[in-house]
This record gives sequence, structure tokens and C-alpha cells, in this order.
Amino acid sequence: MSQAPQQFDSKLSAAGLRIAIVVSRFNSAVTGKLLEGAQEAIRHAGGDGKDVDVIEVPGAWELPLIAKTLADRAKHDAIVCLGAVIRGDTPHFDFVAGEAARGIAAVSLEYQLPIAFGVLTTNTVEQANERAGGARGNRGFDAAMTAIEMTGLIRRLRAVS
Ligand code: INI
Repeated sequence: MSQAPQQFDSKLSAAGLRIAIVVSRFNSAVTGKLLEGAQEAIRHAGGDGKDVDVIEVPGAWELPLIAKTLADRAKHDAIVCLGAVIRGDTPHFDFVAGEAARGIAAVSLEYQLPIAFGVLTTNTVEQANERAGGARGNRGFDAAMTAIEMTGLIRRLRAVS
């Protein structure tokens, strides 16, 4: 099935933004590529690597707790969560992937903080690789660009209220 590439506004700016990237070590060959993509996106949007904190967690299950801990410290403008849950590896795929998604969404809404969901959920490692710098782009790059866009959008909406 073909998938249109995600489109981003070329004027998006990460200048001055403090961004936390939380990346899972499980399937690290894939998540390392997602991390590279996210860091590239922040550079591409004019962000400074010094303003970016990278925090590793064991697996996607652990992403929501660390996202919540970071949100509670209120030191970042946005958080990017990266992981790779691959169905072939586990019968509990649905629990890990579902709870990661649910938990990240809950923290984002509770703290009204942009938290991008850069967690691949695929049937095979080949499908994951395609989306981590392969033929279908890099979802880490997309997640970071989404976090940058949402940060600007929220700031603009707050400024007019
Ligand atoms: N974690 C992942 O990030 N991806 C997976 O594919 C995965 N599998 O296959 O089980 C996975 N499991 C570990 C899980 O995220 C937790 O780290 C573990 O259950 C301990 O809480």
C-alpha cells in the first residue's frame, strides 16, 4: 500500500526550543535511526543540539512514565517519543504498542504539552527499517517536525487568548 510522505511547512522553526527526545533501546538498530532522523529534523529547523536532551529507556512500555516525569519538570517545550514495536517479536505486541500510545496521549493532554508519537508499530523488522530512514522516510524526523509545529501552534493560540 502506498503512503504519501508527510508534508511540513518549510518555515517551521526550532530556534530556541528546548526539546527532549525519549528513545527506546528495544530494537535499537531501528530506534537509533529514528533518533538520527529526529536530531536531523531539529537541526534542519534551526534548533541547537545544546537545547536537546536525549533520554534512553529500555522499551516502548517505559516511554509514558519518562514523558510524564519530564512534563512534570516543565523544562522542555516539547517531547519526542521514539520506539519500535514489532509484532513478529512478541505475542504481547498489542499491550506494549497500545499502552505506549495511550500513555503518551494521556500525558500530552494532561500537561497540554506537545509530545510526538514516533513509535513504529509494524509486523516485521523490514517494515520498521523502511520507516526508519528507508524507502518510506524516517518517522523520527516526522515526529520531531510535528513536535516543532505543535509547539508553534500552541504558542500562537495562547498569544491570542
Ligand atoms: N519493547 C519495544 O519497544 N518493542 C518491542 O517490540 C517489544 N517487544 O517485542 O516485546 C518491547 N518489549 C519490552 C517492553 O517495552 C518493556 O520494556 C518490558 O515489558 C519491561 O517493562
